[in-house]
Amino acid sequence: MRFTTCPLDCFDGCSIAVSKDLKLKGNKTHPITQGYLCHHLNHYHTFERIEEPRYLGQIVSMDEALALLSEKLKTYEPSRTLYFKGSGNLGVMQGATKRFFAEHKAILASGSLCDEAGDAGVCESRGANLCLSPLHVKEADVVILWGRNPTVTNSHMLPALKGKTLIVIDPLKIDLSVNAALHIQIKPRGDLYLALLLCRLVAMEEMEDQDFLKERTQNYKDFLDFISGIPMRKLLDKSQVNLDEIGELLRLIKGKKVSILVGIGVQKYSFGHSVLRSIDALGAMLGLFGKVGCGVSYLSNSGFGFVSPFKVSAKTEPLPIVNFGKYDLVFIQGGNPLNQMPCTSKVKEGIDKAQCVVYFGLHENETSSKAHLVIPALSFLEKEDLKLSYGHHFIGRMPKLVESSVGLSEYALTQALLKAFGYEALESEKSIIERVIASNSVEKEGFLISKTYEDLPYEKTFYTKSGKFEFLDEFDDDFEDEEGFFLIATKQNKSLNSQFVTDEYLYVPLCLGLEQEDRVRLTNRYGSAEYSVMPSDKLRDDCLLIHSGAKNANQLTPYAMSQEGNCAIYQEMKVKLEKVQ
Ligand SMILES: Nc1nc2c(c(=O)[nH]1)N[C@H]1C(S)=C(S)[C@@H](COP(=O)(O)OP(=O)(O)OC[C@H]3O[C@@H](n4cnc5c(=O)[nH]c(N)nc54)[C@H](O)[C@@H]3O)O[C@H]1N2
Ligand SMILES: Nc1nc2c(c(=O)[nH]1)N[C@H]1C(S)=C(S)[C@@H](COP(=O)(O)OP(=O)(O)OC[C@H]3O[C@@H](n4cnc5c(=O)[nH]c(N)nc54)[C@H](O)[C@@H]3O)O[C@H]1N2
Ligand code: SF4
Ligand SMILES: [Mo]
Repeated sequence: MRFTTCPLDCFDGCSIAVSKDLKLKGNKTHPITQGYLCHHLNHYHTFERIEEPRYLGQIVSMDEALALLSEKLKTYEPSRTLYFKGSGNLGVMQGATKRFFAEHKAILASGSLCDEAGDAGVCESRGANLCLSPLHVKEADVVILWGRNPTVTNSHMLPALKGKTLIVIDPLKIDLSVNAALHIQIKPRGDLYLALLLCRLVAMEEMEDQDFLKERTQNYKDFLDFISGIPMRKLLDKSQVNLDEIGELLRLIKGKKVSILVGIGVQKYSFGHSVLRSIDALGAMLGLFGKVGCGVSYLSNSGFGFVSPFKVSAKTEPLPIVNFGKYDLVFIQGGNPLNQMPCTSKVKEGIDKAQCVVYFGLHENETSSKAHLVIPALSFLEKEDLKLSYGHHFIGRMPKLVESSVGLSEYALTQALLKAFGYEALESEKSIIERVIASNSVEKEGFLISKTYEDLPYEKTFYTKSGKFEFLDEFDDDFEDEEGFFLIATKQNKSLNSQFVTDEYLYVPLCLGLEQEDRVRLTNRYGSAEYSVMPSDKLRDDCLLIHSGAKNANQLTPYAMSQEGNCAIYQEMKVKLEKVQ
């Protein structure tokens, strides 16, 4: 049996036992994986992959594809060449290609479709974004799932939640809300106001951890002044929660070890960084940081403390609003912007305009079907890589387990381009990987872990300049809550964003009286699209839901980005619904 690590964009970073005939099983001895994998990896070999390169629809050899890519790179101005990387594979070696494009003086799309608004907020308060692993959460008494849905997105957290008092804060009735002691079915976009309201009440009830506030935080008094200036009515209205629910929440957490697990739902808004800062502020008032079983955990910075082997300086453009049409040559790796980026109509307009679109990926999708040149990638079993996880501290080796003649690794593509342009070659894959591991790892009970986690997260220090936790003292919310529905997106079990098995329904609340397969049209200022309906009793009456990766998921999402973090803000809008006869 040989071992590797799941490459996918997921909290769990599973350790995989691979048999001789490439059957994949969860590693039983791994403390997080505990012997099981999810749908994607259990069915990994059943998903068709791109097997041959093609140019303008015609199959070409890999050598021809590479020659064409070099020729195009030489034809077009580097300043009119765009590098765009998605998150189809989170291995460290995925970044290798960036080295060539930076050297070539191309423009790099920089920012995120995912978690960076929240990450920016966490970094402002704590200086670095560290996670609470399932092993840490196991020690909690109470777990608050704040816009995070572990049943779907983080299934290896589930064993740690057994027997805990659960509190769910989510506009949707997620599966775990059934077992929860309290479910606050919050209005979308209301989390900042709920968090600040809770801070106000924690102060009024004198539930603060005074020692922690005195020793470990910087500007608590200013924060108290700041939140006292916000009318209570406003906090209640914006979050649409009632005081009974808040009272119950405070009763449930009082004197308990509390872990707050935050997902991306809370920050898909222009002020996403401030939402995380507000939730963090609550954590700090309660003194949750640096203690067993306690803390606030978001999608962490997996590379924190490690050297970044492909760190480059280059001209960049904000990724969520990048205009593909401004470029002659667009190189897209490991992503599907025609489905996953906000405002599909704008993305399509840009892609249609670019002279040459190159897609370097594993599966066919909306983007590969529009690309001029398609280059198949190797799967994670066929190349050398390393996975650092955003949901725990274990380092995941990903050795090459099998030879394949089907595609190219990111490393091999980079080396080929560096050579074609006469630039300095990369050092060997193995030495890059070992250098990253050596930069911040330690062995514990037979496993390699990130050295940063030898202590509890934030036990000794925060990573801000002051070394202390820094409270927010302002936020900027100029969203106009117009009529219509919130359109929220969640992940689903059988897909990883647009990879694997996607689902096309628009889920609607029962109050609309619609029936399954009824057709409706949604409209807002960004566009208009038709959907087949699936009624659901899990939604608030003011919410519609579509899964990430569904066709048309982004027809109506804003061509805009967050105030901090260059992040997409998928839910900063409302939609009107009409039935199509
Ligand atoms: N099976 C599976 N697993 C995945 C993925 C996948 O596609 N499929 N994707 C991976 C990726 S890329 C990521 S980033 C993570 C994301 O992991 P999560 O953050 O857990 O995923 P989401 O489903 O996007 O959102 C979680 C919850 O946020 C809620 N939500 C939406 N808007 C709001 C709001 O305004 N306030 C509050 N309080 N809650 C809100 C949603 O209803 C949803 O239940 O999951 C990863 N894991
Ligand atoms: N409306 C809406 N849109 C969203 C979201 C949402 O919640 N709502 N969620 C957003 C989030 S959180 C994220 S992370 C993004 C994800 O958006 P993308 O990064 O576009 O992710 P995927 O749709 O998973 O596409 C990944 C592609 O990577 C390719 N791939 C897989 N493995 C490899 C590899 O080893 N090498 C190469 N070269 N390619 C590979 C596959 O072919 C696959 O098609 O989507 C965002 N889009
Ligand atoms: S996608 Fe997540 S849960 Fe599934 S095998 Fe990979 S790391 Fe594990
Ligand atoms: Mo994501």
